[in-house]
Order: sequence, then structure tokens, then C-alpha cells
Amino acid sequence: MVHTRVTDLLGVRYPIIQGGMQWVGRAELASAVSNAGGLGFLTALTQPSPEALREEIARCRSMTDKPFGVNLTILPSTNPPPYEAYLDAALDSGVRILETAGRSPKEFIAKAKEAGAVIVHKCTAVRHALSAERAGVDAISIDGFEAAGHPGEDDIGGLVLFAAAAKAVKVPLIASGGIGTGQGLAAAMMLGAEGVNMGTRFCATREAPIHEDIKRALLNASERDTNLIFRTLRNTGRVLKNRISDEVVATEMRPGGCEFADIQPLVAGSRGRTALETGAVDEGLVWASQVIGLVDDIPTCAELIERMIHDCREAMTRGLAAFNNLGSPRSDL
Ligand code: FMN
Repeated sequence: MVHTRVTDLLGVRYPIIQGGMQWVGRAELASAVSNAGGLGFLTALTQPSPEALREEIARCRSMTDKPFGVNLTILPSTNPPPYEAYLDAALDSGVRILETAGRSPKEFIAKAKEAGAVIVHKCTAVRHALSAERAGVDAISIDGFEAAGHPGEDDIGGLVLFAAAAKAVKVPLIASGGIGTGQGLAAAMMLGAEGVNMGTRFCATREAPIHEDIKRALLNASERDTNLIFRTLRNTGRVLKNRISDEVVATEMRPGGCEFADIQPLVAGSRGRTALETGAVDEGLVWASQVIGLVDDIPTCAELIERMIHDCREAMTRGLAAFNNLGSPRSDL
């Protein structure tokens, strides 16, 4: 058991959260993380309809008696999904932890609060964190530039961003992006976070509902093997370097740049989903962060979480011993 404001707020044993992940945040993974003492999130928009989300929540509940949450990603779209109906599906089904991301959850806060739900808002900048805090969210999850998904346009790595956010916000802070080890958890806590959120590391676990070849691709990649796409459209995304993402970057870089329509066939969500399901690594976008450089195995979620807690304690103890002049210096440095 670890005790922070984040574990108190979420009712979990360990301050380790599995963030929303399109096509990956299904009951198999969310329940495994929650059963292991962390907090799993189902991803609402992975389900084709609010009704399907209700069924997925019921399925997850049949797999764990621990708390889990629902991620609602609110993205700019010409044909937006029925966000409020997804929210209703989560709340009516008894889900009491929400992760919001993409843009301000302002319009949903009153309804969520009325139902007694806790809102963790995930964002990429201190100014957005402060605005969400003013709007009434209960915790902030902040994504550093290392993160998979949309790390924003400010390019601030976790080392500075977590500390800057911890200094600024009063609600509990969750560090996200580039975390996949106990040492990373220790570092985030030392910078003022009270928990961590992970995406990519949980993709490389036994329970992640994606093809083994994708997990192996993450395992074999180094920290240099991600691409930043949509930079020129000011909607940066970090993905695994592969044939498709290389082509997107090349198209964006050509003289005169490109319109979204030029790359749309390459980046279609359905292609990414097919890649994850069939293991055809080069056939679609595979969202992944720089933490792939730290992925050395494909453990169960329970093995990963227990190891992180163990390694975090050890890293903190070693650090303290060095400051107290009790430890022996590392011989390999
Ligand atoms: N974040 C969201 O808020 N909504 C999503 O739909 C979403 N999809 C993701 C899909 C994948 C495959 C991955 C790896 C991440 C996704 N993310 C999404 C971001 C994660 O929730 C998390 O913020 C991010 O992965 C943290 O960085 P890390 O990968 O270094 O742990």
C-alpha cells in the first residue's frame, strides 16, 4: 500500500494509473490494472456507441471488483461523437472516476459532480491545468513531451513540466509521459507528483488486447524510434516510427507543406486499429512514447506494477542513502 492524495482520491493501493487508450483501453487491460492495485481506465470512444460502453463497463465489472474509470477524450471534430451520451452511460453504470482529455471538460463537470464522480483531467500545459482546476476538476494528469498521443505544442519534457505543474496546482498531480519504471515513478514523486499515468508501458503487457507483434515491436524499439506527426497542423502526435508515420512526416515536410486531406488516408483510425489487431506494424499509426526505450519485457500488469513499486522504493532508499553518506557509490559510473 502506498499513501498519497491520489491513492486516497481514487481508492487504489498504488498510485499507478493506466490512461485512456484508443483501441487498447478495453476491459481486459483496465481490469488487470485495477486488480493489480492500480487504476485502469476504459476508453469510451473505443466503443462504437454509448450502449456498447455500458456493456463494456458491465464486462469490466465482471472481471474486477476494484475501482476502474472511463476516459472521455474530447477532440475537435466536424462530426463529434455523442460525448454527453457516453458520459451518461458511464455515470448510469455506476462509474465514479472519469479521465477527461483533449479539451476542457467544463461542460461536463456539473453533471459528473452531481453524480458524485471524481474527474481527473489530463492536459499538456500548466496554463491548461490551472484552467481545469478553476473549473473544478479533482486532479490533474499532465503529459510531458515524451508522451504518446498528443503531447501538445510546447515541447516541455516531464522533468520541467511535472515540477512546474506541482508548483502551480493545488489539486493532486499525476505525472504522465515517459514513465514505465520504478525509477520513473520515484522521479515523478520527487518532482511533486502524487501518482503516475502510463499508456505505452501498459501496451507492452500480457493483458493488453493488441497483437503480440505490436508488443514485440515496442520491445525491440529504442527511445529514438518515435515520430512526431501533425506538427505542421499544430496537433502534434507521438507515434511509433514505422512506414506510415515516416510517410506522414515526409508529406508534412515537403515544400509548401500539406493539408490534412493529403495525409488523411494514411492516418485513418481504422488503419491504426487494424495494425493493432493484426500485428501489421507498418500498416497504420501505432501510438507510442519515448518510453519504448525502457521496455525490456512483456510482463503481466501485476508483475509490472509490483516491480515498479519495489524499484521505486529501492531508488528512493538508494538516493537517500547517498545523501546520508551511507550508500556505496555505484561502481559502474
Ligand atoms: N489519451 C487519451 O486521452 N485518449 C486516447 O484515446 C488515447 N489513446 C492512446 C492510445 C495509445 C496506443 C497510447 C499509447 C496512448 C494513448 N493516449 C490517449 C495517451 C495515454 O493515455 C497517456 O496519456 C500517454 O500514453 C502517456 O504517455 P506514455 O505513453 O509515455 O505513458
